[in-house]
Amino acid sequence: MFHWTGLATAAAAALALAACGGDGNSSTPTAPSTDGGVGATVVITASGVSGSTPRVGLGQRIRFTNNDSRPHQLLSTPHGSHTDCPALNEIDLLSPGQSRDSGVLNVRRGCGFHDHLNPDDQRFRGQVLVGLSENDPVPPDPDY
Ligand SMILES: [Cu+2]
Repeated sequence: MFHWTGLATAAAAALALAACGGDGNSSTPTAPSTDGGVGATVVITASGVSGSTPRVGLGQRIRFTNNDSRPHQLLSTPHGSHTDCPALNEIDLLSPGQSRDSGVLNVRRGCGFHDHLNPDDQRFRGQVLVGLSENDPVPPDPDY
């Protein structure tokens, strides 16, 4: 005779074991996988971005708000491939009045951004300082 309750218990035990796998309680300094929320907001107006070196913690997101009367498209550097920090590409096209958050920024580095609709306009570019404190050296300018 089949014992469903026994089977369920075995399955639960297997799941619990799987959940405990990996590196256990080691203190590897990897980025947190949890969502740390929005660490900073950059406002875009006709005259440019409100801050070109916003700072967020590891595991946080950055929010861009378009207060200009025309659209702006916020993407990662470099212009063309947009591959430096793919999480920034989640902001993408912002209509006037629109706000959007990046994906979770999990790498300690400078994450360059630019307005893909105005790629050569220096007022609409900068880099997000991810997981870097005031005491850390400012990373070199990204390849815009
Ligand atoms: Cu671009």
